Amino acid sequence: MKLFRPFNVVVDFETGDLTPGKKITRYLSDIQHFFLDKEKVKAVLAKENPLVYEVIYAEVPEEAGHLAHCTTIIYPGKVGNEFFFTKGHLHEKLETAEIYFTLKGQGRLIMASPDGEECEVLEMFPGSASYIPPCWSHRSVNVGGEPLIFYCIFFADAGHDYATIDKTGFPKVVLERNGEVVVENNPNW
Ligand code: PAN
Ligand code: ZN
Repeated sequence: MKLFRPFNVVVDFETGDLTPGKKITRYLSDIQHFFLDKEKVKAVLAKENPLVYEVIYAEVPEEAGHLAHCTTIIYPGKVGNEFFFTKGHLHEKLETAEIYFTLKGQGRLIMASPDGEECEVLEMFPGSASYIPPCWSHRSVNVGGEPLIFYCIFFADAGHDYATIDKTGFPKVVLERNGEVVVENNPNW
């Protein structure tokens, strides 16, 4: 049996950098279809295409038994009154759980059952370790004025199903109203 060698990565709690790691970037154009206000999205994209979030992965084989881990940095921003968020997904292996440990910033974690009948929204804040049980889709939202940075641990063979969320979105949305963060039903659900 070939042994996989132990290794460290170093996480910078201030910037969310994870070294050595592999970074992916998501711009507004990548997630534009999820935002409620289509006109506002168009107006923003006519001027610029802001970076919404980055994910930096430790390099771990995508095989059963391994634990994948990464940091996510969601930059502060809104389209209209809707805060920046991640695409969100179900795990292809539905029965796999995950933990999000928040290092910096303020957020909300929207989770839904596969049929959307159940939906829960947890607060994310420095020190919160949010448990995403098996079968819940998940999307994180930056509701603050600084980057929201969190560290995720999940089964390396979980796989990511983005297609389902692409079709449906999430049952709840997180908006700013009169300077307050509010969670409302998604009118397009
Ligand atoms: C996280 C997410 C990460 C980015 O590592 O993949 O926060 O969100 P999207 O994958 O929805 O773009 C995770 O939940 N992994 O399973
Ligand atoms: Zn996940």
